[in-house]
Amino acid sequence: MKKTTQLKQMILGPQLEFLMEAHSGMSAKIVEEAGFKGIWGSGLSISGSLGVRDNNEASWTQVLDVLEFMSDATTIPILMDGDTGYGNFNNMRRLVKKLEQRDVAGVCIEDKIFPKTNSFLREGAQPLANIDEFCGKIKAGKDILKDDDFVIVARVEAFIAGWGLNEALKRAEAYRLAGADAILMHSKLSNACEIFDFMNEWKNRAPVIIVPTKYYTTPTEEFRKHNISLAVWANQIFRGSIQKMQEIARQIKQEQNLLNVEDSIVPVKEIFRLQDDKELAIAEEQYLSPKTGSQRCAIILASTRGEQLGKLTESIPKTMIKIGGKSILERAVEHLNEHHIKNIMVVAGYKRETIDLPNLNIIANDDYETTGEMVSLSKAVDTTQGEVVILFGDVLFKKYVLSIMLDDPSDIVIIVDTVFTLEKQYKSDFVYASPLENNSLFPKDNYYLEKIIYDEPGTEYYGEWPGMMKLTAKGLEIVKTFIQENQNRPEFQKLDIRDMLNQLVKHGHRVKIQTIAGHRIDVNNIDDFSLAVEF
Ligand code: SPV
Ligand code: MG
Repeated sequence: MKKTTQLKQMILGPQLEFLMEAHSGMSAKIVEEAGFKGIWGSGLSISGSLGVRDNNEASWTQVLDVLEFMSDATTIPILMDGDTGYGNFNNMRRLVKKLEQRDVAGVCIEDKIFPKTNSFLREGAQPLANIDEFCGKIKAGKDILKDDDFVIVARVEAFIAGWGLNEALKRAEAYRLAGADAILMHSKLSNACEIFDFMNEWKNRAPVIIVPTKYYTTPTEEFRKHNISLAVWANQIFRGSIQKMQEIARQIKQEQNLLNVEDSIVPVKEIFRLQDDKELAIAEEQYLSPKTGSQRCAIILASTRGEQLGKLTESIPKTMIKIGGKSILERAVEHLNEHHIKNIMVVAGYKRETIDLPNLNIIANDDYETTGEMVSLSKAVDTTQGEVVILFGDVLFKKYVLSIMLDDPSDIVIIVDTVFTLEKQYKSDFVYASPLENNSLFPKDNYYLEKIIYDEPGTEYYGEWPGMMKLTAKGLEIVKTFIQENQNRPEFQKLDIRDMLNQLVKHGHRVKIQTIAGHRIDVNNIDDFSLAVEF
């Protein structure tokens, strides 16, 4: 729904609604995240955050620039505090036009003289505008707007300037007749008497908005009873942020150290979250040249010994076994480097000190004997961003196998080897796969994972998963979310990657299959080893 329509419905609806003040793109986001349905673009807090007075010291276009950031940062409507409209009817017309262009949902103007003074300052500095002139401003605003749902609120400052109830009623009625969608009745008393006296006489001629800054002790239920349409919390998050900034600045000045403040402020990653860096990471994946490799990384899971290889793995993990003069790991790293992937993490456990290749980021899983693959993966995945290749440390493969994973844009891609021997008695990860929808143009090229089962070879299987997978930035987020949601469950400790893939498929995620015919060996036992020597 359009922001203008949202705001109009809030004002016209039967129940009491609320606006929370914001004064920057970030504060506006925070207000929306807190669940508010609308924002008050407060003149006091915007000028205050710019470090100037609430006396029209910031020009109207400077205020508009702030509002543009607020509007871009949010999906809920903003009612702009437009002070006096920054001049006469003509300035008001231009203001409304520019606000509509920036998707601001409405403006509130007050019946005072430019340059205004904040209503809680000197009573003598609150001269009221001529009623007819102010009505002309409202009419001019109504006549220029393109979207009929754009809201124009007329703010009555009669109580603020010390004129009393009759003047307040007279002005409110004149502004209503001039076309105002609602009346903002302001008061600086510490109780709501003026407001409630007005409401009793007004008899719901038009919706009424209030700003209970000074009568903060009045229960909200009283506002409901008096048929108030909208209450504006006009400056509270700004005041809260000032207090916090003062405390932190003083503390760091005094302590010359950050240690004690760290836990009382948000982590930097909270800023990134509010800025929605996640969206950019995914967009980079989509739009930046994928050939640079700078956004790619690899995780190699190499924590187990490989007992079946006996003496060969007595002093080294199986990933370090040399075949034709090079270790399995070294070959994998070379292939990754040739695909410009330099950021390589190796999750290591058994004899991890023997993994001595240069430029690897070794991540320890010292519980490798009691934990499954997902625990190892979770240790590496936290610091990972962008596109990632995940490999088991015991797989020998031809270089092109990486290319076919990386060239497939799907978010989760696994390699499936369709060549396996039925006669051999061994257990491995066997794959059920199904083609994409029948109406696909290329059904043969579009196989998706149904499930992976740890089993002996059988005719019902499409192929064998050798432990090679690629995730796009979005795929990585899916995996990270899975880990976050599951890692506190006891069964997570023993979970393998195939279990995660099966669960992701069950929950509707697509796992794309890229098929190879041989061209890889996982070195699990002596038989594999003899094959690998020829590889
Ligand atoms: C504002 O928030 O700037 C207002 C309300 O206009 S008040 O400060 O109460 O005048
Ligand atoms: Mg103001």
